[in-house]
Amino acid sequence: MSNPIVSVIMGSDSDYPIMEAAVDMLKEFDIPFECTVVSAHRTPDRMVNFAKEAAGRGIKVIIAGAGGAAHLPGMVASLTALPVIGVPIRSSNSIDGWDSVLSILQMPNGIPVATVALNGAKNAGILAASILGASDKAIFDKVSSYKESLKEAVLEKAKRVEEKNS
Ligand code: RP5
Repeated sequence: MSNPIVSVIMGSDSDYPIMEAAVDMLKEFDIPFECTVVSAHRTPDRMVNFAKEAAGRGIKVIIAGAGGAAHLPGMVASLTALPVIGVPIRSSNSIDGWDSVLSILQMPNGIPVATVALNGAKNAGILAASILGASDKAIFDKVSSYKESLKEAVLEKAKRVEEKNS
């Protein structure tokens, strides 16, 4: 995709089935993105280069997913002033998901990572759009419409449940 403004990275291709939900939301909002594998532990030099060069390449938000000893989002956040959204993934090396959540969530003061729920890649895509939407009216309007559609869907569900019990 030309001129991506969001970068979706993950520690392994085994994370992709979860991370695809972030990609899907970026597509829905017509936000140009890139998507690749960057491993904090297996390709540390690639991670450092990626994080240091991302802003200069025009990236505005980074979504980083990892599981188990999930150091990728925090390490990337330590290397760039760009906002980093972390997606904890329950992966093959994760005990129960808490390890992934806490590895990404419990960052030290000074290096924040906006951590979404376990396997919450969909929300990561929406949050990235919201961050961009603060300074881009077209994206803001798309996120607003999306949230409006959620409201309408819930009201429809309420109607169906109420009809069953009337
Ligand atoms: C983490 O290890 C990755 O983010 C992935 O969640 C997990 C397992 O990786 P693979 O062994 O499947 O490559 O670094």
